[in-house]
Formats: sequence, C-alpha cells, structure tokens
Amino acid sequence: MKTIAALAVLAAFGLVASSASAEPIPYLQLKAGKHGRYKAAPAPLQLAATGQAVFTNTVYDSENDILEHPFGKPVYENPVMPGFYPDPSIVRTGDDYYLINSSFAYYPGIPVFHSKDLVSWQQIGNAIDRPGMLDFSGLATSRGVFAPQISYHDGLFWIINTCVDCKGNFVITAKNPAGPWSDPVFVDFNGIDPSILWDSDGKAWVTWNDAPEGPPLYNGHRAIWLQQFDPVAKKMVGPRKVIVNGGTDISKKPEWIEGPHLYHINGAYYLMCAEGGTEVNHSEVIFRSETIDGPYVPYKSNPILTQRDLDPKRIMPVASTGHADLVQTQKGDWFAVFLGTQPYQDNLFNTGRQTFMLPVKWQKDAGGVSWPVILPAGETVPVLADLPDVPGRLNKPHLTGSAHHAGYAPANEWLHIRTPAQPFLTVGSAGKGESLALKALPEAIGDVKSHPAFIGLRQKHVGMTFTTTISYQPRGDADRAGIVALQSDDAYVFYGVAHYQGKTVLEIAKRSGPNDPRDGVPIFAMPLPAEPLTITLDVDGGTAKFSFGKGRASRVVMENVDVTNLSTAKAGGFVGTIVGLYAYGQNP
Ligand code: 6LW
Repeated sequence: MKTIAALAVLAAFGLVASSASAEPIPYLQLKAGKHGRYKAAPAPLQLAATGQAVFTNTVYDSENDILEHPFGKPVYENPVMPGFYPDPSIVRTGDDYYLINSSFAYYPGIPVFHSKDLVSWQQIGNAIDRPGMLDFSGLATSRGVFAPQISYHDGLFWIINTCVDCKGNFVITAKNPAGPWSDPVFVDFNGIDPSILWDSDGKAWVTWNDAPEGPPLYNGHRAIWLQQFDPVAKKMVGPRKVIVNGGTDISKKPEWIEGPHLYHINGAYYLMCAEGGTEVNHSEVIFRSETIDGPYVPYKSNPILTQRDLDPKRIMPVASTGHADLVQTQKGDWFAVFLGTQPYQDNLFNTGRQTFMLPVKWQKDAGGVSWPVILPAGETVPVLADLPDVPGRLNKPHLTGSAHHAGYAPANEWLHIRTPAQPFLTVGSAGKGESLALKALPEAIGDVKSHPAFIGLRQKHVGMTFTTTISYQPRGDADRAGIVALQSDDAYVFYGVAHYQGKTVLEIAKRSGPNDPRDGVPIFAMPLPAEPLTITLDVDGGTAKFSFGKGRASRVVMENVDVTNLSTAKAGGFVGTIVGLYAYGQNP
C-alpha cells in the first residue's frame, strides 16, 4: 500500500495543481419545504468562490452478485429493501401498505415507505424531518432512533419509538404517513423497542424490552414488559408487568429477548419477539396467550425464523435474520418483514441490516393450536419468492439487486450525520446537470460532537460505484472535500481534495478505529491533477478501487484497498455504510 511519502514520487506524474475554477455558476437557493429540509425555491444565488465545495455529475450505482433468475413465474427478490433498512415495521390500511425502519443518529430519521404490492416500496417521507423534533447532537451514528413501530388506529397513524441517549420513548402521530408527523410526546417507561397493540375492545397496550425485575441473572438477560396506554392523554396507565422473562426458556439463559410485537388474532394474543441478539445468533420466536396479560406460552417449535444453524460457508448467505413484524393482506394471507444481512465473506458486510420479506404459514401443533411460521428450521432464506396475491400486484418480476441515483433525487433518501445545526447545502444546475454545493463547515467527520457538511446515500449492494466531479480549494491543512464512505465517525474512507504541507492534493485516507487520527490515516496523496476533477470510488465487497478522470482518460490511483473497516464486524454498531459528499473547512 502506498503511503503519504509517495507524494513526491507521484509528483513525477507531471500533474500539477490548478487554481480554483473561475466561473461562478448560477444556483437556486433551496429553502425548507413542507416535508423535506430542502426544496427548490426560485431565488438565484451566486456561490461564494471560496469556502464551498461544488460537486457535479454525482452518480451512485450498486449491484449484488449476479443471480440466475428462473423467470417461470412472477417473483420478487430479497432483500425487498437492500441496504441499511433494519428493524422493519409494517401496517396495512385498505389497499395501502406502509413500512418504516430504524435510522439511528442519521437525519432525517425514520424513513416511511408506501407500497400497493408489498414488494415495491417508495419512500414517501421521513417521520423525523424537522430539526426541532429530536436532537441527535453528540450521538454516535448507532445511537438515536432504534426500532420504531408504525400502527394505525381510528384515522391516525402512530409511531412509537425510543430515542436512545436522547430522552427515551416517545409517540408521534400523522393523518398522512408521508407527514407531517407531530412533535414527539415522551412517555414514561425505560427500555427500547416499544410497540402498540390497538385491541378490539378499544384499549391500547404497549410492549417493550427492558431489564428484568431484579438484577439480571446472566449477560443478555432481558424481559418483555406490558402496560396499558391512554392514547388521548398519551400516557401509560395501570400496572406494568413482565410477560416474558429472559426468553423462550429461562433455564437455557436465552439472550436479548427484544423487538416485541403483540397481535390479537382469532381470539388469541400472539407475542412475537427477536431472540439471540441482532448478530449471527439472531432469531424470531412466538408466544401465545388467551388473555392480554398472559401467561404467554412459547411455541414448542421455536424459533419461527433463524439462519444460525446453517453452514456459514454457504454460497451468498443471508444471515442474522430476526426482528420481524407481521401484516395481513386484503385476502387474509400473512407476510413477515424482518431484518437480515448479506455477508460477502466471513460475516463481513458493509451494507448493514436490510429488510427481507417472506410469506407466513400457520402451523397446527399436536393440540390443534395454530402458530405462525416464517421459515421452517434448516431452510435458507430464499432470494426469490412468489409475488404476494394482492390487488396491487404487477405481474412482472420485482428485482432489487441493483440501484442507481443521479444527482440529488430523490431528496428524501439523502442523509445527514446527526441533526444539522445549520444549512450547508445548495442544490442548483450547472450546464445540463445538477450541482450540489456544500459549505465547508469547521465540523469534522470523526468528531462525534460535529454536525458535518455531509450528505449521503445508503450503500445498497455488495458492489458500489460513487462518482462526482469536484471543485474545491482547500485553504488550510485539515481542509478537505470529496467522497466519504462511512460506517461511523471512527470508521470511514475519504477520497478527495485535501491540503498537505501547503499543497492541494488528491488524497485517500482511512479511519479504522478511535485510535486513528480524526481525519483518518492518509494512504495516498498526489498533487491535484486538475480542477474540476472527476473522482470515482468503486467498492467490491471488502476492497475498493480509487480512480480519477473520465472515460479513456481515467486513471486508477489505488486498487484492492481493504475497506473492511466499513464492515459491522469491525466497526461495530447497528447501521450500514453511507456514501456521499463531504466538505470541511476551518475558515468557512
Ligand atoms: C433494536 C433491537 C435490535 O433495538 O437491534 O435487531 C436494536 N434488533 O431490537 C437496534 O436496531
């Protein structure tokens, strides 16, 4: 691997830094819209020549390893939502399905999706889309909003959720799931993963995961709690009670019972939970009770979903499946959405936990009692499954193995690291294309207290290309602007324009842990070849290639660079890689 010392050698490329681009470009200033933070407003603005990084021709492409699709009949592909979309929760009203996910400390938070056919999901908004709703300041990327649940009752959509390390459990409501959502009302209980059951007698009940009564007996000893909820006062009422202690069999020390969802189906209460922790031992289990407050009896054939017993060396594995939610179609069929991962090697994955979906079969036990089963023991999650039989079904295969974005559309998919403290993005047009101008704030990725000038998209597949044309003039040594692929403030890759010993350079830097410098360890630098400069990051599983220039004139500067620092196994946490644009300047 080349080091920063290679600078001088690479100067032999004969490539010299040019000065900043001279032509100012007319921009449209964007103002906060109804549901998004940025929406076009027709006020032209001249960009300041300094302190801004201007990105044009920004394109994201990604794909999974190629599958042979036997298209005998219409199928859909799993994951239905590739990329960092964990802890899915789903609800149906009439012919419309809505789904939400965890988004942790990214902003806007809690993406909201709509579907008519249960397989193609369009993002219609973000439930946390006003900076005043929740403040993610100072939170690591895997804190913030964990495992939200969406439900519908009496003309209103509800989300109940936890803001971890930022005030705890809260509810928000909306008439339209696209928004606007109400400001959070915090509710009085500790723990995480709350979920509401709107019971047929008009009562509402909340289940959640918290510490057990008394001291935990072993590591991972948790409990599922139940309490009534008053939706008018938005307060918990009556006694709270542990309905599952530890998990399916406390004598076996089950770990991390969590993500509870309670359903009232055919006169019985079914409590579905994740068990085993959200890594390779993850699973989904089911309990049943005749009455709301128990006793909740575990299914004898639990778990009803897991991949933990399968050969880890299987081809193209789906792993760590669990944390499911159920939905019933208009025709009465049941489906489960759940999270899973797609390791490219040895449980390494950079894409985070993704949303999968499978049909649910009801299985009768020896006593004639019915239980929902998502996947029989020992079976692998099928990558292809039959399209759900719903009125909105389109009779063609629905494939999710590739993705493409050009420019800033759709705006609601772009994420900030934490709630932005000030606007820094201007979206405008440059020539025929779109330009994204980032004010180079003195807020650094790598510093958890920062609100960096960064916008990014989820890496959705094992192979990804991100390219942009950048115009930026750094003015001091820490100044930089370019592409960042990020798993956390401690684990990221930077590729772009930086400043090194008084020179403007094209740099690659990697941060692989909290002990690495804030701006990462530079692994490559050369004098800036030209400006504006087109730079491309290609990721294939755990390795990356870095190049610049366009078409035939493009040049590879480094390849086979290890980017497993972006994997969950190495970086830790609950999120997935976000790739995007970053600008930092000490003197904006
Ligand atoms: C979530 C827990 C889990 O709160 O991971 O997979 C935690 N399940 O239920 C973070 O997503």
